[in-house]
Amino acid sequence: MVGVKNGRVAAIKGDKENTINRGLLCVKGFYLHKIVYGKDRLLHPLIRKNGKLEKATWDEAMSLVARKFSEIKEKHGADALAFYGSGQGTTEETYIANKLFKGHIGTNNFEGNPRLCMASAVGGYLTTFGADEPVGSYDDIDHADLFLLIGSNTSECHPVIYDRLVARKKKDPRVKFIIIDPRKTPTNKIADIHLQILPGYDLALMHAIARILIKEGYTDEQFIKDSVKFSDGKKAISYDDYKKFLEKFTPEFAAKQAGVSAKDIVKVARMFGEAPNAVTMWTMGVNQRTRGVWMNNLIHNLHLLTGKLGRLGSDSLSLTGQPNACGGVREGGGLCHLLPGHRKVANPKHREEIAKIWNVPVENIQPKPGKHTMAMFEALTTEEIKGIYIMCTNPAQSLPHLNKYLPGMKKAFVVVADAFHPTETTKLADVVLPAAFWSEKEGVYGCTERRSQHMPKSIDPQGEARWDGDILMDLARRMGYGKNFEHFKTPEDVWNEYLLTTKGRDMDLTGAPYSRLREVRGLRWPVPTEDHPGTRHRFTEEDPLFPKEKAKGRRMFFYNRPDGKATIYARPAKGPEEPTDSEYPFAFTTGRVLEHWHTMTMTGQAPALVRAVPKPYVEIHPDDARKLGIADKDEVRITTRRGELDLMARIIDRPRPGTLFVPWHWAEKLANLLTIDAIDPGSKEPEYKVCAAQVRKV
Ligand SMILES: Nc1nc2c(c(=O)[nH]1)N[C@H]1C(S)=C(S)[C@@H](COP(=O)(O)OP(=O)(O)OC[C@H]3O[C@@H](n4cnc5c(=O)[nH]c(N)nc54)[C@H](O)[C@@H]3O)O[C@H]1N2
Ligand SMILES: Nc1nc2c(c(=O)[nH]1)N[C@H]1C(S)=C(S)[C@@H](COP(=O)(O)OP(=O)(O)OC[C@H]3O[C@@H](n4cnc5c(=O)[nH]c(N)nc54)[C@H](O)[C@@H]3O)O[C@H]1N2
Ligand SMILES: [Mo]
Repeated sequence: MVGVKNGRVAAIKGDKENTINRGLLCVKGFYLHKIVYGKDRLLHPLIRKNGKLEKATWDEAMSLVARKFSEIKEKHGADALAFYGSGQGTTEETYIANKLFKGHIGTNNFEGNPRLCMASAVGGYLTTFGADEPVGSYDDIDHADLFLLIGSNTSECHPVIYDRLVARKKKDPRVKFIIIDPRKTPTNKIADIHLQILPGYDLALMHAIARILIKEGYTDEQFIKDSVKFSDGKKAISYDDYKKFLEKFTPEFAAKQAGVSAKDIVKVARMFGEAPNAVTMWTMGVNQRTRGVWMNNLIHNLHLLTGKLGRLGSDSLSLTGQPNACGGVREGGGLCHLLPGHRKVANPKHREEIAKIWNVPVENIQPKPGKHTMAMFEALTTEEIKGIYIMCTNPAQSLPHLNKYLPGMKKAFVVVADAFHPTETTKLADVVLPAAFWSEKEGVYGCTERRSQHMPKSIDPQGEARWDGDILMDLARRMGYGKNFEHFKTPEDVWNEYLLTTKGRDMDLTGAPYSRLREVRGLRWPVPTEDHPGTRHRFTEEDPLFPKEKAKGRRMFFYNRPDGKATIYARPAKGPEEPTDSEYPFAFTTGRVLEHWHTMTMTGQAPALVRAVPKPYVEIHPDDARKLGIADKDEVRITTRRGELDLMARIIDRPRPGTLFVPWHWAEKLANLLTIDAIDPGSKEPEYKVCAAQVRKV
């Protein structure tokens, strides 16, 4: 809740009636009122002249962008243009951009940073359940007997959810927590057992747990019979084939791979099996891997085998990183192969449905997916893509293997809409557009649990800043596509058109117009009518789309598939793309701290947050430090096959010996000079979480 005084945000407090956070805020949220007025807030457009970014009027900036984009399209075709967006923009903003680029300019080179984040989770949900996004919801947290947190530093990255986990344990001390992570993090405070694995080697571990669940009789055979089928990734296999596949994944085998004890693996499997209800939550330790999709599949396997799914207290719940990765990008179709409403560009019927709503000839929408994020930035280096519009994201810091991709951003005509300047990306831009920030605009966000929430506008934008949607429509007008955007007078108008794309889809939001969203604290789809309360568990009887007749008494029916069955996968246990070796003996991993947000363009504006964690560093285990003669606060050099970086050493018993951890927030020390750009073949998500490195005292 935003306190406004004299047209300025004066204070922030949590909303006690909000069913998710129950009035609790995270420390970054508490400082938003400082961030709005931060020292780097961008108040007017900038244009590059003679190599330098100079102040310009909106008219100068927008006519330049429109002229350049039109020229590029005319000379080189629509696919020489691209859009790169964000899971932090509103659904309305992504919808307008999608309509402009895919429907009018005519390119599917349309991506967003969820590719770096949630793509593997999407791949996992699609391949296992035939439909993106979780079955259950946060409500399950309050009823679970066991939590498996894998590759998630929940306490620092989802502190409000973490508080709810702690509350669950306080209420019922029998509730247990299993943590699987190569680091000891503050999340461990509630751990009953921590498997401190080698980064990148947890696939065998998941199979070993599944094997024990079957061998020791923890499976729900009726559920498996009704609602589950098996696959080796290429073809259907039988339950027996799957059991045979699992044979080699003994606790001892998995223990050797993952670098933990076999006894602990057995213990974890039994804890999972014995718990009446279990919730698994994971984030980037699972997704940001070349086997991210497979890891997601293997998590779902455990819930499908035991039937711990689709009932209060059980779910395999992928935690989402950004506030609107689920809403704007996954549901809104903000990736190169998607269209709004969980549709695909490759599907002729889907193209036709969307072309009709967009009022464009269906030929405008290309049937071929555009370039995924890493391919798109590579195409800037080869000059295949010559112009790009970047909105609400800072790729010049957040992409992996930056030495390879930065030159492309220098060559192309780059337009960046951001609320702050300088950022690593605005520094490379030809035109920088000042965007209205949080509290200065209205819109809808869709979070982890399929919930769409309306955010009202509280104050006017600072300086000459404008709403992103407004800027995009200005561009549409200047490029000659104004007609189909004219009826968008407010974000609500945009939302109303977007709702048409959700009607009759599995993510039906027809029952969630602004009039209703303004009154409630969000609604979980499917919510097909205005008198529907929203859905806690999909694919079950409480889901309005549940096909009772077809289901014939089955508890769950995965209705995006004709047979209603979810898939258990026998995926090979592959390790990381770049394993450690004698030359690069350390496993290098990157992540976050509580007080900072990604590239720090925002949290860097709040002095209290900067004071809390002022400087970049690398975490090194005391045993490793002793061997290498490194003391706390020494300057060390980390080298990977892609670059090197000097950082202050923090000697601490957090990373597993043999691993290095770097929070990647600081622009003056770009951790992404070191990371690898190998991608998951299915999700195209980069393996930020594991590569090989050397470290030595400088
Ligand atoms: N404070 C803060 N909170 C945030 C953000 C932020 O920038 N700052 N960003 C938001 C966003 S967009 C996201 S995506 C989330 C990210 O949330 P998290 O994924 O929880 O955060 P990370 O620190 O990136 O990584 C989590 C853990 O993955 C572990 N890990 C590394 N390799 C492996 C592996 O091979 N296997 C397993 N099991 N674990 C491994 C790391 O040790 C690390 O502790 O946070 C969101 N919340
Ligand atoms: N090494 C390493 N790299 C990573 C990761 C990792 O774990 N390790 N994680 C990856 C993940 S999960 C993610 S999600 C990405 C995040 O990477 P980015 O999206 O690049 O990081 P942010 O700092 O969140 O960038 C958001 C930008 O939007 C601006 N902004 C804020 N509000 C608005 C607005 O309303 N309008 C506009 N136009 N701009 C606005 C902010 O000032 C900021 O510059 O990073 C990825 N990169
Ligand atoms: Mo993310």
